[in-house]
Amino acid sequence: MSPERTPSILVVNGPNLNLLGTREPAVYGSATLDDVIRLATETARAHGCTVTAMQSNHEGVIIDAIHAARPGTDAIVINAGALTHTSIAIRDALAAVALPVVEVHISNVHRREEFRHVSYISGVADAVIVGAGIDGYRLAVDHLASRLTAGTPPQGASPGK
Ligand code: CA2
Repeated sequence: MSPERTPSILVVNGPNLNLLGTREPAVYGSATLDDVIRLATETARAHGCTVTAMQSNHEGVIIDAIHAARPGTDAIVINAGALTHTSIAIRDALAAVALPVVEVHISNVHRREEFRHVSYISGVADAVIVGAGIDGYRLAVDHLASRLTAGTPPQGASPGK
């Protein structure tokens, strides 16, 4: 990251997260995806950073967005939705771009069905936040932005990832 450029964080949301706030409020709360993006953007702004947000119900579109993150993006927050539990391709894309990654889940996936306990993303993430509701996005952006602006960026992808 060049010192004169404003640090930028890409917030990626996967399948069905466009439905936030419309169904299953007991699991996902009543906030909408727009609320999530607003929260992430305001949190980043407080650190002098910017947010670019995308949501897709299609695995390949998410992979393309991750590939396109370089150059210009300094870190990624990702809630890959159900693709978390299935997509080696998204994991490989995150490892390929080698940016700092925080994985977020609104619900506590570990309290839910066993198939949600597996994440292909966690092994390439620097931090994982689950069960904090949409506040998880604020925590994720706060973590990344504070490190980016302090000049001590989180690790990013390592060869082991
Ligand atoms: O807890 C999370 O954030 C999840 O990533 C949400 C995914 C789920 O498949 C993961 O296991 C955990 C599902 C997102 C579906 O979002 C909806 C929101 C409102 C209504 C219906 C679905």
